[in-house]
Order: sequence, then structure tokens, then C-alpha cells
Amino acid sequence: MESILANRPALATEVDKVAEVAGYLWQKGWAERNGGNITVNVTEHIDDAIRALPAISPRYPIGTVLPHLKGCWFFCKGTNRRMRDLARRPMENGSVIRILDDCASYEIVADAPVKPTSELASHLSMHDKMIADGQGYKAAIHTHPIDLVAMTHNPAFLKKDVLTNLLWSMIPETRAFCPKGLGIVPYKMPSSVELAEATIEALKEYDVVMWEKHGVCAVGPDIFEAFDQVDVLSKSAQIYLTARSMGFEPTGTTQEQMDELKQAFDL
Ligand code: 2HA
Ligand code: ZN
Repeated sequence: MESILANRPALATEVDKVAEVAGYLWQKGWAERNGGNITVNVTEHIDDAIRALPAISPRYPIGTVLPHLKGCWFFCKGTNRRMRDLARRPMENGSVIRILDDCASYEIVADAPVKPTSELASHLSMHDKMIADGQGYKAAIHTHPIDLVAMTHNPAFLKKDVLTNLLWSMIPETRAFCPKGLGIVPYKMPSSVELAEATIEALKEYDVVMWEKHGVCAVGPDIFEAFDQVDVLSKSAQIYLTARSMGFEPTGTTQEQMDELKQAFDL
């Protein structure tokens, strides 16, 4: 069977971007075994011929009702699939799904019946919110950056906005490219609807969401931008821990310097 990417360059480009980012996640050491997941809303690239395709899976529940997802299609990393395999063979380690009209279930359409990520409830909840917000955001990422996850093992960093201010103060770019900062979701069961709901709540206030002792979630217009958000925060975390491992507490930019930046860049 021919891949649905054949003769569909725009859809193929979106999947290529996912594969490229999957490679970065593996190279960064953020994606052990099957760790992390990526989903992209590809609805705009779905034509009548794809719409006419039969399902190749049973109907699966999402676990929650997401009204904005009616008629939407997603490319999703497969559950239990390796990020490094997604990088090389995206359509064998991910699949295209359609959301059914009840907005509470989905079926797999192509290429292979690869069941989507175990964090689908969180991913689809983020997409539902992105559509509601109307900013044209299409991509969501969840990954396990060593430095950022390590920081959530310190209770002092879990207090509201402590980590955000610390990371902003390590290098000006972090403030500029992550202006709303990093929200913290207290530890919750992976894959749970409670985790999904808490993630959405935090995204109302922050650009990026940290799952305590687990990982990070980010969204963006495309998967490159979502990845960049995490990369920028991880860079700040690296600067912090490099200073600490050289034996000193980094001074950080001052509140005054950060305020000046906020004004200059209209953040
Ligand atoms: O997909 O990262 O949180 C594996 C995970 C679950
Ligand atoms: Zn995870």
C-alpha cells in the first residue's frame, strides 16, 4: 500500500519536520526508550481522498470530550515507539488519526495501525485549547529534558514562578522567547486525564508546562517552534547547573535588566 504522504508534499513536509525534531530529542538525550511524544494537527492537509479512507483500527476513546476537535486529523507518534525510530521512519512509528463526531473518540486511518502516544489525552487537550485560542498553533511536544526534570526535584523550584524567574535570569533570550515562562504541574499519574486537565490550566498562564519529576510540554505554530521553546529553557537550566558545578551560585541578570528587556521587546 502506498503511503498517504505520496503526492502530498505539504503533508509530507509536516511529517518530515516531526522526524527532524524526533532526531534532535534523541541526540539531546531527552528521549530514552519510548520517552516523549509529538502530535501535529494536519487537518488543513487532508483532502477528500484521505477523508474517504476506511479506518484501520477500532474506535478508541480519548478519555475526555474535546469539542473543538470535531473533524480534526492528527499525526501522532506511536505509543511505545522509540523517538529515534520516529526520526528515521516516521510513518512506521506514528500514524494519522481522525477524531470522530462525538469529540470523544478517534480511529487510525494511515499508514499502519500504530496506536497513538500514551499521553494522547494531554496532547489532544492541548490541541483543543490551541484551536479555541485561535492563534493557528498546530503542534505539541512532550519530552524529558534531563536538566529541567532534575530541577523539579527541588521543592524550592516548584513554588509559583521561582523556576521561571531563575531561568529568565540566566540569559536574556529566555525572557525574550519564553515571555510567559514555565508553569509547574504537581506530580500526576502519566497518561491520566487529570494530568491533561492540569496541563491545560497551566497553559492558560504560561508558554511551557513542566510536569513535576517527569517532563515538559510545549506548543507552537509548528513542531520546530514548540521544540525551540523547550530548547531555550533547557539552555538556561544548563547555564545554571554549569555555574553550580563550577562551585558558585550564578548571580543572574537583575530584575531591572529583565524589566528593561520586557519594555524594549514589548514582552
Ligand atoms: O510516551 O513520555 O509520558 C512516553 C512518555 C509518557
Ligand atoms: Zn513522559
